[in-house]
Amino acid sequence: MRYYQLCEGGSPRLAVETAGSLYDLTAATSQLQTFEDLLRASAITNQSVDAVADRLLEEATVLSETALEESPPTAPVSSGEVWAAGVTYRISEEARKAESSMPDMYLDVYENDRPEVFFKATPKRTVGPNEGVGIRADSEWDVPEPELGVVLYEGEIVGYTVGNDMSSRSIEGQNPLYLPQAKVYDRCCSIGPCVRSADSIDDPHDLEMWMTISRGNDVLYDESTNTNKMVRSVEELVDCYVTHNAVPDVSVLLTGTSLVPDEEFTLREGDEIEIGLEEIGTLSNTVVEV
Ligand code: DO4
Ligand code: MG
Repeated sequence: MRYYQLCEGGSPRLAVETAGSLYDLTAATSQLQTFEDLLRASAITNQSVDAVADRLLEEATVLSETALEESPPTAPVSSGEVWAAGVTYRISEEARKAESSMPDMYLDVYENDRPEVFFKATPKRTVGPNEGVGIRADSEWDVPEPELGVVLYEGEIVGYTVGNDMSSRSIEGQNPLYLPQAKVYDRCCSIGPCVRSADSIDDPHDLEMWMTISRGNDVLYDESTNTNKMVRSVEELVDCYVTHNAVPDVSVLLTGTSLVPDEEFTLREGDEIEIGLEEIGTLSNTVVEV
């Protein structure tokens, strides 16, 4: 099942898509307004999120097929933290080695038992579908990083989303110690358009992922890949994230990028980014300078 966070007249509403129909779950019970509410209900009743939602479908209202276009979803989770893993695909390791003043350290990460897991964003720095994602005004070389996002409740995997780990390659390339500044800033992260429940996804390690970047009428980048190219498993990354780390109730862990535009490319204000993940959906954002 796919869960969308809607907003009507300033109030949050939770919708679920199943068997080709979209249902307003908040119409069934006003206690379920967010995906976080559903996660709590699932934990209290010891049922999966899909089982809780399924029982409410009869009382929920069916939304029109165009509901998501008329009232686009917001970020599917808006509490907790976003973390990210890095250098989990060969192409990311190669790109970092090429840009960096200290290239060898990326090779060590790609091949090491311990993965790279870093803090990425707070809810305030995270945007949802159709909102502006940021490039820093003090950066010369900026890229989106399309990534599979794992949604966790109390450290356990409950679903998957699409993520964009916006990154300054010039700041990271200057010195790896500048990584937090290359990665964490206003509007540095985007997630959405929905959370696909873990129970309803076939295999997170075999999902097609694609990205297009457009400037006006020109498509500047259009490539695809598959999560089966990842050198780590989702479980391994989650284990590393939750070990000796009191994680918030809800968090999202991005799993690294495997689509890297050519070195000549940098984002500009107004560029449109679309990131798609099989079985989950497409996340669209416009670039703004921050
Ligand atoms: O080491 C830097 C970050 C790598 C990253 O974000 C990625 O591989 O996706
Ligand atoms: Mg990344």
